[in-house]
Amino acid sequence: MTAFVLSDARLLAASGAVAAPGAVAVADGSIAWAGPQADLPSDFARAERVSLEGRLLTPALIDCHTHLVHGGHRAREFALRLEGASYEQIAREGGGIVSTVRATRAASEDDLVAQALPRLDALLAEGVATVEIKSGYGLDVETELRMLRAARRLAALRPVGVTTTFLGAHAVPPEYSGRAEAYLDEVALPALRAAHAEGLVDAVDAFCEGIAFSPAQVARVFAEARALDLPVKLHAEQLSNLGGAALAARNGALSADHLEHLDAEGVAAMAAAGTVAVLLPGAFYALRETVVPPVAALRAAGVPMAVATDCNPGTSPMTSLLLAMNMACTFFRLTPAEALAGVTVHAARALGLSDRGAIAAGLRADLAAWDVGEPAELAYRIGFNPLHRRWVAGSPA
Ligand code: DI6
Ligand code: FE
Repeated sequence: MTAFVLSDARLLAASGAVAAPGAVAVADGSIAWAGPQADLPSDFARAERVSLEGRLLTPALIDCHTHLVHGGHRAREFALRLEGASYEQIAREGGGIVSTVRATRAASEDDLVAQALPRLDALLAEGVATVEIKSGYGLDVETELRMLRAARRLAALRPVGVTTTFLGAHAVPPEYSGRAEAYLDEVALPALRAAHAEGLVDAVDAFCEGIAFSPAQVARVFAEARALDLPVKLHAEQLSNLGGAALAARNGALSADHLEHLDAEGVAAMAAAGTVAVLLPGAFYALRETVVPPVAALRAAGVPMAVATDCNPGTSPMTSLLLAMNMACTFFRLTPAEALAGVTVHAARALGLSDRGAIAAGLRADLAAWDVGEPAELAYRIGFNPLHRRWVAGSPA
C-alpha cells in the first residue's frame, strides 16, 4: 500500500465546516481517512507526511458542462453581437453553432486534441480534476465520433478524469434545414448507437430550444438513450421556456442545464426527480441575458445546484471555473459556499459520479490545496488563481 498523509490543512469537510488543523490520509489513490489531525488513526503514524502549512484543502474541482473540444473560434460573431445582432439572429443566418460545425468538420482528430489542450490546461491550472466534454459540433456521424475520440484522448494526455456526453441533437445542420426529424433518424440516432458501441458515450444531452430541438424530438433522443441504458441531461430553458427541464426530470435526467426561463412546474419536477440544476453564468454573461435562473425557488425546493463553465466558442468562451463561481454569486446570488458545492459535490452528482466531489473516506483522492484562508475567497476574487497544488487519484499533478 502506498500511503501518505496531507497534514496541517484547513480541511473543508463535507458539511462545509473547516477543520484546522485537519489531515487526509491517502492510500492507493483513494482517501483512506479524513478529519481533525489529532484524531489521525495510528495506522498512518509512520506514513510519509506532506505539510500543507495551514492551506485550505478542498475536493478538486469538477467542470460538469463543457464543449471543450471544437474547431476554431467565433471572435467575429462576438463583434457582431456587440454591434447589436442577437444570438438567435446570427444562428438563423447560418452563423452561430453552424460556423463552429464547419471548423470542426474540417479538423482532424489530432487538430481537435491540439486545439482543446490549452483550454483543458487552463481549467486544470485552477484545480479542476474532472471535466465533462460534449460532442455536438460535428452533426454528422463521423465528426461526432471524432469529437468524442478526441475527448477520450485528452484524458490520456493529462492527469484528469474526462466524462463524455453525446450531443448530436445540438443543432440541425444546414443540409437538413427544416428536416429535424430526418436529421435525428439518419444522423443523430445512428451516431449515438455507433458512439456507444465504441465506448465513447457516458451520457446523452440535447438542446431543447426554438432554434434547436422541440420537446417531442428531445423525447426521441431520450428514448434511444434509455434503450442503450445511458443517463440523460438537457440544455433546457436557456432562451425560452419549452418545459424541457420537466421533460428531463420525467426521464430521470442527471441534470438540466442553463434554466434561465425555468418555471415553478419545472422546479417541482426537478426536485421530485433529484435532477441537478447546472447553472452556466458564462453564457448568461456573454449573451448579456437579463433573466436569471430561479435560484431562490431551486434552493427552497432543495434542488442541488451545480456551476460550470459551458466552455464553448459561441456563448461562453470561458476556461475559468473560478470565474464561473464568482459570476454565479454576483449574477445569480448563490452564496460562496453554494458556488463551491456547485463545482464539487453537486457537479459530481450532475455527472452521476459517486466516487468524487467530497473529502470523505473511500472517495478518489482528487484534492486541491489553495493559498487562501477561507473557502469563500475562492468565489470572491476575480481573475486570480490561488491554487497551490492538485492531486488526481492520489498523485500530485
Ligand atoms: N447552449 C449554449 O449556450 C451553447 N450550446 C447550447 O446548447 C452554444 C453553442 C454555440 O453557440 O456554439
Ligand atoms: Fe452548453
